[in-house]
Amino acid sequence: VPLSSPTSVAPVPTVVPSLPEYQDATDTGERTLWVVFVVMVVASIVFTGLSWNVPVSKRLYHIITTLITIIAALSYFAMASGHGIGYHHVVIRDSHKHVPDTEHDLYRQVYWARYVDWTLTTPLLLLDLTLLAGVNGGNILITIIADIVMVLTGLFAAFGTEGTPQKWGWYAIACIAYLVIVWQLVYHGRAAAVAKGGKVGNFFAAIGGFTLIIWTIYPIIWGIADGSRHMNVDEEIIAYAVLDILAKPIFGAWLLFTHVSMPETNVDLGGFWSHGITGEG
Ligand code: RET
Repeated sequence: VPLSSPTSVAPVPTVVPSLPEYQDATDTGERTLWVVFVVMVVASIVFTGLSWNVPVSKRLYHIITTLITIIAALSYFAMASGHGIGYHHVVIRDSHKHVPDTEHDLYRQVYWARYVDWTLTTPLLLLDLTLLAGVNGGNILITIIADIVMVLTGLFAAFGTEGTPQKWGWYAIACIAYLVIVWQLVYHGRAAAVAKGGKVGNFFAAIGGFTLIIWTIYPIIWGIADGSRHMNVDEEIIAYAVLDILAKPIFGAWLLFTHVSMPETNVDLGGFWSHGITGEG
């Protein structure tokens, strides 16, 4: 039968498209972002001040930790002022009993500036911890690369298509990368910290344990907010705000104050840190 045959009948639509839905932050979310921006700026100033009376040879943790809060401040400035935000698109099918199914587009905000922040700051946090423990360079490299893989695959998961292996596949890969980090800290980190002797073993167990608890909440929040959308965008912003303040300024203050009063935490990088890689001077 030719397509133009007058006997052909137009197909009855089984899916009726309806208006798109947007999931955006409100004033509450935006205000929270500004508050965290200010917290990160203040922490950066305080950490810089703390390094003032510390000789350069003992300033490594101060520099790393201040860079962490400066980068977080930049990322929060971007998000609070409306930058670094994209939309994840999902087609939602709504089934009805007596009328044909309807379909609508859902657009949910994804604050990708977070992932830029995490790509830079989580390796620096791990550098703080692995230097504290005295882990060897090879294991530091593995930990940091696994961390970058975790954050970038997490970003791909955030924009992944639902109902295909894309979204959960990336999420699963990110979780495996996270387990590599946990293994590195719990196994190699702890062993190295205990071998360093003195109080370092106990301090590493405490601050490393705190880190693992806080970090493990991130993929849980992600699953509830970005994965299944059981949390709105404001609630997601608030949850990450609390975690970010614990993981960066609180972690940093704890590390720097302890470092100053616990000489065993000093990092010995040979001449590299004080005189440069050639050992001159
Ligand atoms: C994602 C989603 C994919 C699975 C996993 C994740 C883990 C994220 C973590 C983030 C830590 C961030 C920190 C920020 C500092 O302020 C990317 C959420 C495992 C562990 C410490």
